[in-house]
Amino acid sequence: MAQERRKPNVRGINPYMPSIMDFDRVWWRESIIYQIYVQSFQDSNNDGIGDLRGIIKRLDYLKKLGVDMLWLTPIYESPMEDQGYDIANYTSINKLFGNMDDWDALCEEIHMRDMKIMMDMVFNHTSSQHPWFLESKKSKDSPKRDWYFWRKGKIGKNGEKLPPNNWESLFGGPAWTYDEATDEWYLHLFSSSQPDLNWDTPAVRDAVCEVIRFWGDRGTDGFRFDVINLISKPPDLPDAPIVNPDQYEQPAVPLFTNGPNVHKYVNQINREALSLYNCCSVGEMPCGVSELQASEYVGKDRRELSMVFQFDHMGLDAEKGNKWNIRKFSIPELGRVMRVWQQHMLGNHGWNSLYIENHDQPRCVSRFGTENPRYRAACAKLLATFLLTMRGTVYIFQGQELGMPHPEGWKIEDYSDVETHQYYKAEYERRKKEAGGGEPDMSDVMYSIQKKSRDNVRTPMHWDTSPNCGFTGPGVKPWLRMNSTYADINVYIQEKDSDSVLNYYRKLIQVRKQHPLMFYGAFMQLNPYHEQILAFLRAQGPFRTLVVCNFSDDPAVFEIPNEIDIDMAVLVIANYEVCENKLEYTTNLRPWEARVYTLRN
Ligand code: TEU
Ligand code: CA
Repeated sequence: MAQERRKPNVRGINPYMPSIMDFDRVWWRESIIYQIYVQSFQDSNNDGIGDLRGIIKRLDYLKKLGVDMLWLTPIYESPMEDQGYDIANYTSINKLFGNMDDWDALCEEIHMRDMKIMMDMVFNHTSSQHPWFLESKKSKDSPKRDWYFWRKGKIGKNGEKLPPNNWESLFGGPAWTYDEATDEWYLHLFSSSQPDLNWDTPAVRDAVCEVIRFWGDRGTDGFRFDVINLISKPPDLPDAPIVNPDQYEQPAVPLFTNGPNVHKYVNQINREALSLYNCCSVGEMPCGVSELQASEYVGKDRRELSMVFQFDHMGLDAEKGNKWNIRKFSIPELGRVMRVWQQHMLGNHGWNSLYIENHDQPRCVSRFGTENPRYRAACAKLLATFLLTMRGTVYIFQGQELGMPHPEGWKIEDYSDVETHQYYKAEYERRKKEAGGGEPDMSDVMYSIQKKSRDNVRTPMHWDTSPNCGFTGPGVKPWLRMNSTYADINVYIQEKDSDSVLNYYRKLIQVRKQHPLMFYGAFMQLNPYHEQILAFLRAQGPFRTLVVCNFSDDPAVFEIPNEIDIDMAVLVIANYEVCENKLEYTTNLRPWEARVYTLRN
């Protein structure tokens, strides 16, 4: 019986030997990109805020980790209402972070180490302090009036002033703010300090291209475009359908996502700026971009972007698209999202970006992982294995390589994030009104915030065991409270522990780089209905790799399909010690165990 099971089918018709697309090898497809949340990475002058000189100090650490490109979150002049995603000058550096000489020095030091730099470009909106907006706001005849969306309001039943349409902002509340002086309203999909640029005005697009060329000429190797699928608004800005009858503003996401001219505009950026450089680009696409739409942005012949950040896996734990309404998701659901994106891009000459954590999203161990501290490290390593063995360009967010979980027991005063406070305030006011003025119960709101607030990941980096973890001087107050959850979650301790999450990441990155099939190989999920396990094959020519991950606090049993020949399987990396020296068709996995095998025949 065992003999028979092991016999492979004829290669040509074996369903577990998927064929592969022929991909040109391109540097950015093989890159590991490390996201630096600058204000929380390393402070160099003891003001409690991370900065550019601080990053220079840590470049050797990043090189040793194996990363190839550093993505810096926005470091431009900004009033910091939305932590720099509200830009007041695209070509000058925020004093909090340093100056242009520091940037040039950083860029040079990065290149000297044979690494690259990616800059974050926020062009859907500017800060309300940007000179373009200040000019636009001056009068109805300002030459820059049409650089933003200014509209007349409506008058309500009781004579009250109402916004031009009923769109709800993505941070809650109306998407319009009234300007007394000109008796008009301006549009902001995010906070009122982030007015939307009007891309239908050609001069806006020219100005955007000029900014990209400014940074390209200075040595930037990669560009991340913030919410780039929201830049083209529908003509006439129509009302959204009413789904919440007890309020004026309504969710309008489908109306402003992937709008009518978006491809024309992205193509212009590519033609007039990106294509002039040996650079890569990634478009952040929240609010729903399907795999079909994504391939229109990244398809080989589109001349638009290199990759997109899709959000399907980030939406799994949200009820009806509302991130604060937390729902449980199953492992097959996660597997489906992963499979759809992996296979669609493969079949359409597209390319994925792979991430499970960023400056807007919860820490992955706390979200896709376990509540049980006993398995935290194993779980962090499993999530790393899962991420780094798929097809696409890998993004790692600072601290992810240490297995950082969320801070515990924070009160609303501990948070700084604008989205978090807007949510809290809206809920507070609504409940207070409902309760007839009494103090409302906010415990479920705090529960959601502790699970989903963006500040959960924005806490300063843990370098060592000193009071502020080496992020800033021991007596300094960091700009955001530290997450002092566990004593062993810092670089200093993990450096010395060969079994640490950090050292696992280092090893795994090397493994990925030694096996080119990890970059380009085809992808096939195995046993997609397993409640605990995600498993898949990667294949390129005669080479195959098997990845098996037990996403649970319990042991799990995995049956490898008969057709796969595992006779010569060799373990490449695992997050537990594996004693059996031969892979069996029935494999028992421990809680959060992950293994990677190369099949060799
Ligand atoms: O994020 C876009 C975005 O969709 C987020 O608002 C996301 O939905 C939210 O953070 C989830 O909680 C980008 C930036 O990454 C984010 O930091 C900015 O606040 C936002 O754009 C506005 O620029
Ligand atoms: Ca500083």
